[in-house]
Amino acid sequence: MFSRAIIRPPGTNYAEGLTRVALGAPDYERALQQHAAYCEALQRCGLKLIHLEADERYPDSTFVEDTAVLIPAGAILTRPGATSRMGEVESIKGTLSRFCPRIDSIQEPGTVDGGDICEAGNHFFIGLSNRTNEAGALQLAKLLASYGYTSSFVDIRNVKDILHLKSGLAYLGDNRLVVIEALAYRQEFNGYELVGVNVDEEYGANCVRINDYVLVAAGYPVFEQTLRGAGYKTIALEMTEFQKMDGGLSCLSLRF
Ligand code: CIR
Repeated sequence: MFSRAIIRPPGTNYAEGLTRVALGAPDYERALQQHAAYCEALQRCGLKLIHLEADERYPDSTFVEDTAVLIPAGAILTRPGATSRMGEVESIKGTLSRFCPRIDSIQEPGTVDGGDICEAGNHFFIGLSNRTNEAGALQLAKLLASYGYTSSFVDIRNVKDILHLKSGLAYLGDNRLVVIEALAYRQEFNGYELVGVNVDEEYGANCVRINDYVLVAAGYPVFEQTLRGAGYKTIALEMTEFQKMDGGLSCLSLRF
């Protein structure tokens, strides 16, 4: 169960952030509206929100998930793989220190983006990507082990079209993983029940289970129907302005 989420709205220079996708520039007003709807959905899931101010020093800072890995007993501050995002960690640290009894940090030369870390109960999948390097993954695995969690690495450096592991993987609870086709046959996921996502609905894979609901991006009807058929209550959210900047549902909040 989660009880809180940290969120930060995009700033006016949001469109200056990083993106690899050619979907056009995001509309700032619409991004704010979509962010507000996302926050309402988190509240509907029962979460209390911790609102951070927009931070224009970092155009990508609305994607708060990339700055930390949270577990019930503490937090691990990441060291984002994109140089322009490294400074985002400092302000999250102040907020997390109010809630977390123990705080560790990934150290140079390690880099980790929170979007590469998929918690699945007592196990963590750690994506090796263009943002999360081996040194960072090893440090994180060690820190997680010190809390009693196991972890395994999933190399996505050759998987086209996904920025982070969680762009193509989500944990629903109940030993169930949502996976895109390109990851479906990885041996790392043996022993889990897999929920597949059609190739033309891949963006939908970055869904988030929060208490009694699964938040999903709007516009992926086959996938949403699959979740409903499996007994999940879904809340569909417009994400177009975040998709333009390579971001998904999970990256807009840090849940704990
Ligand atoms: C970036 O490239 O870092 C941002 N524009 C998007 C980050 C999305 N984060 C995530 O999926 N966890």
